[in-house]
Amino acid sequence: MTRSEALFAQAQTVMPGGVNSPVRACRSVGTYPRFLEKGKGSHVWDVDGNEYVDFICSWGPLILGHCQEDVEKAVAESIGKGLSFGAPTAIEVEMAQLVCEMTGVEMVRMVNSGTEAVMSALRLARGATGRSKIIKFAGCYHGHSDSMLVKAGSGALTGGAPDSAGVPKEMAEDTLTADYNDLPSVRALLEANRGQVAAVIVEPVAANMGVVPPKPGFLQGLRQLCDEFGSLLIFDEVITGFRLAPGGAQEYYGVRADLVTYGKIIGGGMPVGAYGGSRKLMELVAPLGPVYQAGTLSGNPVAMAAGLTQLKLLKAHPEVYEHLERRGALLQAGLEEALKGMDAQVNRVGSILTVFFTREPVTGYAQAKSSDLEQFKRWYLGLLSQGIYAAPSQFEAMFLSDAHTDADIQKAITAAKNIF
Ligand code: HOZ
Repeated sequence: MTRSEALFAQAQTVMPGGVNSPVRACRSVGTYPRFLEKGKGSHVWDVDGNEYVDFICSWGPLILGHCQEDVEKAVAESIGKGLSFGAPTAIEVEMAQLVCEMTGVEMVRMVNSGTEAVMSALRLARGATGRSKIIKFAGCYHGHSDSMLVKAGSGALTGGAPDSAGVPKEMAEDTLTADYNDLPSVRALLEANRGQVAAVIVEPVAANMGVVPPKPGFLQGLRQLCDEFGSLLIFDEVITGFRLAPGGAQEYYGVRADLVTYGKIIGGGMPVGAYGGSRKLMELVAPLGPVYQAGTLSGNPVAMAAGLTQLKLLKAHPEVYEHLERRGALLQAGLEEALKGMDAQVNRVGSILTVFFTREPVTGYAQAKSSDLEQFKRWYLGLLSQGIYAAPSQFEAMFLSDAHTDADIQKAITAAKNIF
């Protein structure tokens, strides 16, 4: 028995499924999770001493790789000054200024996770409009707050429970689901619920049913529909923020949302989330306005030190985005070649990518769900056995970091050629 297996056996006696977040239990790919011990650059090592090229990168935040020197140094210095104060600090002002500058939001509030950011942005949207309904898209995932666990993606989809137990019926009724990349489905809901929809929330690139890019005009169309019906447009940029471009998907696609949510990447690996928007909207948040939201660990100085350092590096080195695009394209081309003749689709935007095992191009939830999950399992296990650490679910993304080398990409392509 490996050390990972032994730890997993112990973990299952004291933690639901042996994990603190469902996908990492690896249930849908029929293996046990590798317990990780350390990471450096683009590589991670498990407790049994196996080395892998890491294509999860903590599900996105490690855009500069593991143990980036400046980030580590900033964290170490911050730790020496105290872990938490529950009081304003200078670093959170600098962080907010930089986030506003990079993304174009006018004001921002730090929270501790993407889930919290979305939950707070929805409350703000409802408070600002006096409306209660929200439109989301089937297969999009916005964290695990009650109203977002309706036709949700990510672990909910992987585990076969896109509509979670424990969500009050009344709450779920206020969540309307449209089809991603299908503007008429959004218009139909807005018309049927005229004057009642507070916001349309979308992952500008869907990444939690696997990566599904927006069709040309889809995001622009959402912007127009929201303007026409007086609803707010919320971009959930937990995955795309600071990753597709310094200004995230808003910059990449040239579409502005009313509210934007950010998650893990804003903390550089530490637990952080944020939501932001125009001054007019954000001034509705307490203590200025009537929409309440709070948190002792919000703007935590150690998390701010990690996040701020990473964002500063991204701003100072725009070439990072060229590297990510080039290596992403290299990986996509190599995987397409490796899987030629198979029922497989390689979807990619910049540095996020998913291989779907289905015959049809994947443009939404229905096609993503048509994937052959047995093939995916063979794929995942084949990669893992050859030292490639990828997401253990068909409905997640592979992530690249600036630390990935051409040799890392080549290793993944070679591994892909040996699987089927
Ligand atoms: N569901 C998360 C990604 N979309 C992964 C959570 C985790 O296991 O860390």
